[in-house]
Amino acid sequence: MANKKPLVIVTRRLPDVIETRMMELFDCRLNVDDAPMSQKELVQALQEADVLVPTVTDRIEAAALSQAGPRLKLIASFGTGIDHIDLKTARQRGITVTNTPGVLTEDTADMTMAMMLALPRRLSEGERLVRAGKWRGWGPTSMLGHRIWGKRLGIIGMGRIGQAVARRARGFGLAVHYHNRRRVHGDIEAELEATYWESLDQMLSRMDIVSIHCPHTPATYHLLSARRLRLLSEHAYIVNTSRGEVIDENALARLMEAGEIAGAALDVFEHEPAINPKLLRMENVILLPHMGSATLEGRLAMGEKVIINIKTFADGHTPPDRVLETMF
Ligand code: 8YV
Repeated sequence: MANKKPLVIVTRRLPDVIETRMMELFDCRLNVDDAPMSQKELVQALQEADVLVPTVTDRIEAAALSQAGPRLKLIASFGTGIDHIDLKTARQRGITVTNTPGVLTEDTADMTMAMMLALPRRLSEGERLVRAGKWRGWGPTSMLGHRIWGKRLGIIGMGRIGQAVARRARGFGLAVHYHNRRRVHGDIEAELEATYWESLDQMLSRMDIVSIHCPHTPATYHLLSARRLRLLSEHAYIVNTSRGEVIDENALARLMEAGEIAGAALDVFEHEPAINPKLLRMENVILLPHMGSATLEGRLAMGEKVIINIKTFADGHTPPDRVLETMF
C-alpha cells in the first residue's frame, strides 16, 4: 500500500473539509447521499476497499468480515465506540482497526451533564407543556422537580468520559461515586473527590443519579439487567450516553411504568433508531437521537484522526489509534 494511493471507502457523509482532504490524499469513494449502507453494500465495500471508514451505523460482524477482500487491511472507524466491529475476526484476518478516542470526551461529557440537569428539573416536560399551548402561568407548586446540588452521582465506567463528567458534576455540587473494573489512580480519585465502589450492586442501591460511561462489550451487555435496575431507589434517575445495549431497555421501561425508577435520560438505545414504545409515552424520560458527541468541532477532530490513522498506516507505520481486543 506504500506506493500508491489506497482505495478508501467511506460509509457515511463526513464534514466537507474532511472529505475534501481525504480526496486529496487517497483514492476515495464517498457516500454523497449519506444513506446507511445495507449489509450487502457493506460486504461489497469490504470486498473492494483497501481501507474502510465505517461509523456506528455499520455492523461489521464475523459474517461480513469473513467475506472481506484480500486488499482490505485497515478499518479506520469514525467514532470511539468499537462494538460494531468484530475485533477478533478482524485480527484473525490481519485487518488493523482504529478508532477516534479523546476528541469527543468533552462534548459527550457536556451532553451528559445537560441531560443530568434536564431530567430532575423536567426541562423537556416543561418545554412540551409550553409548546402544546397548555401553560396557564406560574404557580408555586407547578412543574416541581428535584434539586441536583447535594445529590449522589454514581458513574459506571471511569474512563476519559466518566472522569470528564465527574469534573463537571463537582461544579454542580454532586458527590461523585464510581464503579470501574479497576480503581483509578489515587491522584485522580483525590482530584475528583470520587468514592470507589467495588460492588456495582451496592453502589446502585445508594445513588440518586446513575450515569453510564463504560463501553459496550460482551461483559457489559445488559450490565444494568432487570435485577440490577431493581436495586435502584424509586427516586433515582438514569442517564445513558454510552451504548443502549448496556441497559436492558425492556426492563427499564417496565420498571419506569411501575414507578420504580424516577426517570431516564437516554441518548442511545438498545435497538436504535427504534425506541421502546413504552418509553415514548412517558413524560419523565428524555429521549435524544444519539447526539452526545454531535458538535461540528468534534466531528472535524474525529475526521482528522481518521485521516491520520489512514495516512500513518499507508506509510507503513502503526496508526496512533490502533484498537486491540485486550483494551476492552
Ligand atoms: C459517534 C459514538 O457519533 O464515538 C462514538 O462511540 O457513540 C458517537 O459519539 C458515533 O459513534 C460515530 O460513529
